[in-house]
Amino acid sequence: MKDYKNAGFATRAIHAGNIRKQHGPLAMPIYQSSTFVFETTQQGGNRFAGEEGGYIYTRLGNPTTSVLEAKLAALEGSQACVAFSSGMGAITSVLWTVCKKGSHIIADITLYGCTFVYLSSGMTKYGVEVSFVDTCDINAVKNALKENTEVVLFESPANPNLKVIDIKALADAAHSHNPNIKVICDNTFATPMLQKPLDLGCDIVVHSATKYLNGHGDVIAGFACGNEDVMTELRMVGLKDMTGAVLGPFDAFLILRGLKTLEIRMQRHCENAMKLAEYLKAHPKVERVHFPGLKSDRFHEVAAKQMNACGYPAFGGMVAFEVKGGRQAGAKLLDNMQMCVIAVSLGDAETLVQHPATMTHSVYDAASLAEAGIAEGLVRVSAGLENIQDIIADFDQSFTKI
Ligand code: 3LM
Repeated sequence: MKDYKNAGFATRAIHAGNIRKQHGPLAMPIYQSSTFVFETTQQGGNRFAGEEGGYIYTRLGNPTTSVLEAKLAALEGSQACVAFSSGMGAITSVLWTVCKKGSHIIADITLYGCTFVYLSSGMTKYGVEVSFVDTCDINAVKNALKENTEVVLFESPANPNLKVIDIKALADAAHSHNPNIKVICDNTFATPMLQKPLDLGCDIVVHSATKYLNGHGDVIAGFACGNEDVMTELRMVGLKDMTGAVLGPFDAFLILRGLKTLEIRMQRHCENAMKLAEYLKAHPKVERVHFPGLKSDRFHEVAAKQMNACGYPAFGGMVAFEVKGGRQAGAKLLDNMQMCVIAVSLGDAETLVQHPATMTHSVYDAASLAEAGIAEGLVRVSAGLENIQDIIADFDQSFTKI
């Protein structure tokens, strides 16, 4: 197999990891098989004992999924990758693997709602302690670090308000306290095209591949990327025994197909989001815009410094904003959209709008929303791939109704 280490991002997304063993198909076939036949009892035993390579059972590995995992590792620049049936499957499998009773986790306060609830009421049930901190504040992180801190977990840009964490500063602070701490970045919003958390000092990257990586709104999936030893443990313990959250081969095929256009899709998402953010910023009915691409955004500098894996600063396809008149005005704006659709999720061809306080982040109570910097009236937009003039025209006509 050719090594695409020095190739460009799109080239890696298209070619890295491909295997064309039988008949030379251009697209990786779907190995829709739960189990794999052993030639002899000896061979089966050897595979179980790890003394011989080869597939056993799809929960442990599958040829279609393996190609996808190799490709993701090539994109994130990691030694290895494990695919999961959802982003939550990836996050829960990672934390079940690296934590034990008595472990301490530092997590940013601004997280996707289900990640927040998993940490705040899920893990804590099993004797894992969680401190929620604003990880933008490195001193607050330093004060929260303990002897038993096992994990530092954050999203950047964060869901839903596009808060940007200085990844290198955070990873350095955690590792100088204890080099064994696993610094985990949820890279869903940025994708490896824009941001490479492992190069910035993180140990593990997690993804909801449901979003940009697949990009077509038809798959739920997740990934974790990191060193070989950690990923092997994650596969053989977290995935195999603890969550069983395995990705199906057909979904792996769909993501392989989606990844072929990741670079050009992201270029368009970024371009559309930037223009939409500029439009919103200038709109008299808008109170505040959150988008790290705007020079006026408080995270612009740090975002430009770390969201440039593609060779130039690029700020992603997500925009959040507050309408004057708060929650009710925001709801009216959403209800009057004609082309953009009201839906959670992100990274699809269609422009999606949603209201975090009652949807993706409805598990946060009012106090936690305030602490996380999520305004009650915040509207989140996933800028799609439509022509920008049509996206803006839709917002324009809807603004006239409020
Ligand atoms: C959403 N987010 O609309 P899955 N990490 C991040 C995420 O945004 C998400 C996950 C992990 C949304 C989903 S809300 C019901 C829809 C940063 C998901 C979890 O398990 O693949 O959904 O990923 O913000």
